[in-house]
Order: sequence, then structure tokens, then C-alpha cells
Amino acid sequence: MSAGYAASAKVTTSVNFVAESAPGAAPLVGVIMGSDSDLTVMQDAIDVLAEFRVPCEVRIVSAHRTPDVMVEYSRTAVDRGLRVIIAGAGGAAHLPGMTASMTSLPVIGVPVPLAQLDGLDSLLSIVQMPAGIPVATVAVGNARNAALLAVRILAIADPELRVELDRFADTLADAVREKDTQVRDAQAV
Ligand code: RP5
Repeated sequence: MSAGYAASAKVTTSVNFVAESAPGAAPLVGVIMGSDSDLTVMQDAIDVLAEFRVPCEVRIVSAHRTPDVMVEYSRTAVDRGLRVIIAGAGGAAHLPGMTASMTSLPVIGVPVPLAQLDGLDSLLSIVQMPAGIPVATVAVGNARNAALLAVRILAIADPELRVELDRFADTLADAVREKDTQVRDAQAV
């Protein structure tokens, strides 16, 4: 097991303030979502960023209800020092694509499942982007992978983060080996 990657600051989120995984550090990742109802899904991304000690900011930015905020957020993201944006939305999920259309930063979309349609509506709304404006779309509800992809993007220019990612991969492999051992031991009895 890795001792390195698991150490993290506890992040408490609220729709009213910017959560930071590294207090005082300038955010490198923007985690935005269309509604506070998305937060239960998006919390997984915030937690992963905290685990890797990547400073992030968390905002509610609605493509439909606060379009002016979305425009301002997207157009100022580069100058504010962000490197990656993770955008989660559900239903007619236009936030990731519209954000990607107004920034050159990589945007990772998280389809948030709502009560109807099991998130297929969110998935298709986010993934079916026109040529020229890419959004890297993760599986429905998989905000954890969105944050891991953001960490991988940052690790291109951060060797220490790459080491942490390697350690993280080792923990995954260790867990699978352990389960394999348990299954084989159970069959042997
Ligand atoms: C989308 O509408 C949001 O991303 C959210 O997933 C969905 C429902 O929003 P609420 O009605 O719960 O605020 O824009």
C-alpha cells in the first residue's frame, strides 16, 4: 500500500464557498457543476484532488440559470491559473460543452444521473460534441475518474505527481491481488 498518496487535507464543501484541498495554494483545477444537487456525485472528484493534494476550487455554475457566470468563469479560467476544468451536469447537460467552447483548457465532463433516464441523457448531452470543441467525457456518475484524469494531465509537467499516480496504481493492483488470493483461498477449502 502507498503511504504517500493517501495523505490528504479533509475538504469540506459548501455551495457558498471555494473548497481548497491545499489551503492557500492557487487552484489548478476548477470543479464546476450545474446545481448543488450535483454535489453528491461531484464530491468524489473533490476528494480525489484532495488525496493528491491538488488545489481546486468548487463552484456552482449553471449553463441555463446563470449563463453570464458561466461565460465569465470560462473566459477568465486561464488567466486565473487553472489548468483543467472538471464540469458535471445532468439532464440537458450543456455546462461542460459550453465551458469548453470558451476556454482552451482541457474540460472533463461528468454526466450526472438524474431520477429519469439513468444518466443516459446527461451522457449523450456531454459526449456528443461537434468536431473542434472536445470534452473528455467520463462514465455516468464517475467523478472519481474525472479527477484522476485531471491529475494525469497535471502530472505531465509534475514528476512528483507522476510518482504519486504510480503509487496509486500500485494500490489498485495490490487490492486486486488480495481479492484474488481471497477467492482462491475460499475455493481451496
Ligand atoms: C442541471 O440540471 C444540473 O446540472 C442538475 O444536474 C440538473 C437539475 O438541477 P436542479 O433542478 O436539481 O437544481 O442543470
